[in-house]
Amino acid sequence: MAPGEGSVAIVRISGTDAAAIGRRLFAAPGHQPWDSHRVLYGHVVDPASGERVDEALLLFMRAPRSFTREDVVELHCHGGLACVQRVFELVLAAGARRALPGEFSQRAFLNGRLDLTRAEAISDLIAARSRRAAQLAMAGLDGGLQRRLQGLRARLLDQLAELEARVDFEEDLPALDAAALVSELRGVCAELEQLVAEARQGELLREGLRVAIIGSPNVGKSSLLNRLSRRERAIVTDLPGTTRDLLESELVLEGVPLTLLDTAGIRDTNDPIERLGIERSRTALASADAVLLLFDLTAGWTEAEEALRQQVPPGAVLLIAANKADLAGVTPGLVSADRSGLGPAAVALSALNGAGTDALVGELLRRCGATTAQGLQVALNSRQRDLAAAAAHSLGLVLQAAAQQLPWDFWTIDLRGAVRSLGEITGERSLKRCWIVSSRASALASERRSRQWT
Ligand SMILES: Nc1nc2c(ncn2[C@@H]2O[C@H](COP(=O)(O)OP(=O)(O)OP(=O)(O)O)[C@@H](O)[C@H]2O)c(=O)[nH]1
Ligand SMILES: [Mg+2]
Repeated sequence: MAPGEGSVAIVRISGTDAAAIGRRLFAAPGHQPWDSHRVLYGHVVDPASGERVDEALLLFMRAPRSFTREDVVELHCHGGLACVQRVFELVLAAGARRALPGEFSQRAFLNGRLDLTRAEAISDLIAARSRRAAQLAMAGLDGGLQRRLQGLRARLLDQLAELEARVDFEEDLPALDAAALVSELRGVCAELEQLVAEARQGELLREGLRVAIIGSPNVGKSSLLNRLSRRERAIVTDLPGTTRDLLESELVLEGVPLTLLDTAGIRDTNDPIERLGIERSRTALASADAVLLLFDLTAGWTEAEEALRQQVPPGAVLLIAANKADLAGVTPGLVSADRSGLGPAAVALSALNGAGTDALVGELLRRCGATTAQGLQVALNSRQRDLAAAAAHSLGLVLQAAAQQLPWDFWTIDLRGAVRSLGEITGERSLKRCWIVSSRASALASERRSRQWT
């Protein structure tokens, strides 16, 4: 199917004029009532000429019972490109404008239907390249992340209220249990640090890994790409220098989306085309998240391989694998320390018959941290991670102020900072937050005062 083509397409209109536009363009036969959340059958009609443009269904959702909390009309049309385009043009001519990317979610957020973490989860769900990434996005959409962050923020607000009450009404209140407060802040800080650490795993499931297969010519790089992709993606011959260009293959291994890059075997050559290919191999090597350095067991680990190892960027995960185990009479699988003759290889395999490739994949994912990612319930995206890290940093400063026994207002400054950062993750409004803090603090103080007086 061509992109943009499908059996059904939905044109969604949101806002105060949505119902009027729907009524203008949609002719429903008989006496079908325009009730909210009821499907009408009929035709999209050009109001200028009366021409029937498509046979369609119309769904009207009256505010606030819609995704955006505005009046929403959905036209469920046939999905051919020309057909949808025509309906779309009629909707625009009737007074609507084209929605910006993510605008429905933005409106849902602004109208209080979604917090920011859920709005972001929608785009993650749409972009998910693996079932596991989709599950993680669904957990975000169900509010798992929001609840966890709001829980942490509420715990900080409680402590902030205690502190602020002391700043304003110290003499009226019982002494603050500073040790209990510090232990509570430590607990929240540890949870935040864990979320920050796990964000990398979430990113891995969402965005996947770029894995470059590099090595000397003829070691079996293209054979390995074909084996892992389960199809004849790359040309394989026994001639060194077969692969000239960079070849990408997208696959999902154990829930992790991978982009495998087959590269030209790196060697000194006078062939100008091969040299261009080798340049691309080096670029791929520099930009990869992980590098599979493959060598041929029948030729052994040579200086050429050692030179390649030196070129792997320090940030990339490196896995060295010995290929053609079948020819060398080596048992495929993870290499244990006592197996000599395998150089620095961590895995021995045969790309030809597939033996050892499961061990290769397992070891690669383990080294990239993907194995622990399997158990993740929620994961922060990079924006959320930065804010959580900022909150943890602010809490660290509060704990320092506590250790130095500084006055309460020194504690509250950074504690407020931590609460603000957490609020930004879910999109809490700052005014509301300040009001909650101050009203809670004074309520706490007056409650305590009245308790002392009675
Ligand atoms: N016996 C055996 N032969 C293999 C294995 N892997 C690859 N070969 C053979 O080795 C030769 C080269 O394989 P390729 O996959 O083209 O090697 P390459 O590293 O991509 O080579 P270039 O593209 O030239 O750099 C082919 O004849 C393959 O069939 C293996 O595990 N065992
Ligand atoms: Mg090749």
